Amino acid sequence: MSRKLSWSDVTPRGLWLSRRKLIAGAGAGLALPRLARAADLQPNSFEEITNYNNFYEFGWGKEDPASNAGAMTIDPWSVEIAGLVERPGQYDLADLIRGQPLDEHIYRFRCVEAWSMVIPWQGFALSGLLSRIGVQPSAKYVAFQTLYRPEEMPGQRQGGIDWPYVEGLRLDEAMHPLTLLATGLYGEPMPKQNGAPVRLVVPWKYGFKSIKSIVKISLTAEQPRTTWQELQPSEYGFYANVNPEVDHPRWSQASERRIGGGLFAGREPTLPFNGYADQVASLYSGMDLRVNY
Ligand SMILES: Nc1nc2c(c(=O)[nH]1)N[C@H]1C(S)=C(S)[C@@H](COP(=O)(O)O)O[C@H]1N2
Ligand SMILES: [Mo]
Repeated sequence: MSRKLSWSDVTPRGLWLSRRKLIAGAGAGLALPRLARAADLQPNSFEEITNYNNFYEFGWGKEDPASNAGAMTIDPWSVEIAGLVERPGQYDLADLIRGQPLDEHIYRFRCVEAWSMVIPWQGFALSGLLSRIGVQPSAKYVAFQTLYRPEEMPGQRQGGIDWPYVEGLRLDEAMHPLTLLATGLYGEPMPKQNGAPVRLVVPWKYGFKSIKSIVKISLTAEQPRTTWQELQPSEYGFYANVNPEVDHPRWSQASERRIGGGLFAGREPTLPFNGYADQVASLYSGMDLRVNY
């Protein structure tokens, strides 16, 4: 679910909410299955999205990022473009993304820990940025790296993870129109605990693929290393496609808990590819997704 936005009509959250109500009201005459689908994409509240986070650079607790991420300075912010690209370099973020169409994308989000949310992101397709930097024909993967700044990130002053956090996608996954670089949510600049100023969003994969606070994007010929695969390869694969038929070794992935109260609280069945199978299943035709989990 997307619609066009421009930088100038990014609205304060209050206005956004009333506009949402108008849209919901306009849909009141729809047939039932479509209403059910709209309800499924009823976004979580701003408070839920910004107070229940995984951002281990700021601690292991779900509320640690909200408490600690304020210390991260995000201005200036530059992103290094490296590897198999036509225009490598160190870019100021604003220069790198200027002119990319900033749209709203209301996506389901599924963490490997079997909880989920619906989040209204502002962002643009990663493919737009990849075309701008010029992908060389020999490139097959995209590697991403998070900020490494232990003086502002208390989690990086501890062991456990080999910092900085890194992630990667196959080039066709990175080029898919659902794959976003997100710079905001609910019409506001990206909150620090959600990965300011720019983060990846890959809605058909477990949340850990959606790397936050990106400082480097490299195009590579080899499959890049990823933080979770390196930490626990038997539990976290490179692909990490949401798959209710492949359980995590320590828990079931068949269902999920929608964060937040209200009408749709409680456990829901997890959908293959997190509900995006129609759009993305063809990327994996011929692959055994039990082996490539
Ligand atoms: N740099 C970095 N990116 C990260 C993480 C992290 O710890 N560090 N956690 C991942 C995990 S496990 C999840 S579920 C999502 C959570 O995103 P959210 O807090 O915006 O919901 O961020 C992902 N991106
Ligand atoms: Mo996660």
